[in-house]
Amino acid sequence: MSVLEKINSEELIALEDQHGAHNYHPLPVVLSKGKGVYVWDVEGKKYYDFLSAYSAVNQGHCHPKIVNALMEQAQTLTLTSRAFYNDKLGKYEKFITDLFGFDKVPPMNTGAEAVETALKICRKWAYEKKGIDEHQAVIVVCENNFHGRTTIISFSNDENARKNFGPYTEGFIKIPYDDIEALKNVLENNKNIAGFLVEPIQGEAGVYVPSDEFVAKAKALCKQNNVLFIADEVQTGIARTGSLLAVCGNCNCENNCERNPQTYVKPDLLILGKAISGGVYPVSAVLADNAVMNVIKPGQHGSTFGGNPLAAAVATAALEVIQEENLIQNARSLGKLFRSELNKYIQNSTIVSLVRGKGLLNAIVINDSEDSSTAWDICMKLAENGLLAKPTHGNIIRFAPPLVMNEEQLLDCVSIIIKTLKEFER
Ligand code: IF1
Repeated sequence: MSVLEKINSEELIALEDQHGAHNYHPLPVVLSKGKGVYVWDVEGKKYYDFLSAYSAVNQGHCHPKIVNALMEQAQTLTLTSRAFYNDKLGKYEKFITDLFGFDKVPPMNTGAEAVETALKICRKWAYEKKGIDEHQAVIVVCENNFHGRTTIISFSNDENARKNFGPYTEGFIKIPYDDIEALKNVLENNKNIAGFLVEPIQGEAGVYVPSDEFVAKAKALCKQNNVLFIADEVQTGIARTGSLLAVCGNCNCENNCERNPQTYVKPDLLILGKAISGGVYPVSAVLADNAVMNVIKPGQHGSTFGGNPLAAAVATAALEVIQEENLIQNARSLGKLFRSELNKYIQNSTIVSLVRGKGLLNAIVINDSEDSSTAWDICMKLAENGLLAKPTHGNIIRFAPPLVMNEEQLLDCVSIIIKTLKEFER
């Protein structure tokens, strides 16, 4: 069979089932086209995308500016390795470090790779600057974290992500999320703590927004104890939560991140991925100032594709779109509208207990047991009704549309969601 031969969704699913590793359980929807907030399946059915490839497509599917940057660079120079310089990387590095307000960036490819990079830099800083004995560095993480699928799963407490993948990497201590006292206790009673790695909002765990002061107090405790504050903004960054970064707090900045000193909590290491490229190409980054980043010397870190000119061109275009199309403000205002409309419905609902989130990263909690299939069944019905979303864990459904959505489209999606939920009311 020629791969160009037109075959239907069922046959395509069968191909993946036979030839692909079974590391996912997707909704039975086979997508073949995307544009803006919409995607289409093989049979031509149109959907609102309410997952945005887990917040990688914040700028909307196949954004013309980003695709054009990809096409132009792809016909010019795609990969040189870092054995040589290339004419796109330095300009991109200046652009992204200026935009986020840091001195330097090691350009990487996936979110997990950026997290691993940040952990390596943190440990090296701990040995060479803080003076911790070699191999003794410990990094604090939070329960129910998600930071990627490499040996990072060593400090996951999701048995499905972790079981039978040992032996596990050592040197991590877990504390409850949003628990300042627990963080204070571990930082003050262990001299080998190098860093605190945290998601400013826990996405995969179910869109848990911590108490308002958590991030600021955590950073202050890290500073007091000479520990690096490491923010994993792979999912929450790039305007998703209604500010350029979730660590910007409840800023009211206009077009770009003015880093309002009243609300912005500057990480010592900032981890970005996903929407840096608008979902067009794998790009990730770790940003830090020289006092931390300069522990990395030539030959001590890197990757084949890290910093390639194609990634540099795509990421520059994707980050420009965030500013040019005011996606920060759009995510902030549409997020408020989304939660307000859903809360009106929830007041009289028997099937939804709450909606939570920030900007356009939201989730609803289904009023059923974690092991029930209700959340899944609701997502299947949402797909039938023209909207794609997927449960995160058990009875929680994440809603994260592209940030280019307009108010009319959002209200249309709200009516689809409520109409669907009503079919499950008891
Ligand atoms: C999958 C989850 C989301 C992330 C944070 C690092 C990474 C991720 C906060 C690693 C990646 C992705 C991975 C993807 C599904 C998705 C996900 F469900 F897995 F947990 F978004 F919540 N830090 N999250 O969210 O980045 O290496 O994937 O580029 O593995 O199925 P990556």
